[in-house]
Amino acid sequence: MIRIFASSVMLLAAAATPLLAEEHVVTQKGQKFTPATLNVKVGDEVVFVNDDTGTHNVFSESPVNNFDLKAQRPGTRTKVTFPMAGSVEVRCAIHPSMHLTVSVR
Ligand SMILES: [Cu+2]
Repeated sequence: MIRIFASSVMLLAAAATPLLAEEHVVTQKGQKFTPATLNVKVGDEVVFVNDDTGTHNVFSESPVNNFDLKAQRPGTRTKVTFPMAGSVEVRCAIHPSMHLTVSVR
């Protein structure tokens, strides 16, 4: 009886724990995203680091993950969660040449 109860509790604990979310880092340096393509899992987080001397404005208009980090000063780190599967095109509003594709699976 006690053994059955214990295993039920363990099953509940396992069900309540989300799949391990991973953290990825994308740097902005020399007005480029590094890496320029990234594969992540649903629920993973990407930390956008501004390693440049000027301000960036990372954003995405992708229906899969629509976000705008607004003005991000040099030295700033900002975390974005990717909750849905699909391809997310990420750009910088200040530097149109900056481009990153995040594939979420
Ligand atoms: Cu920029």
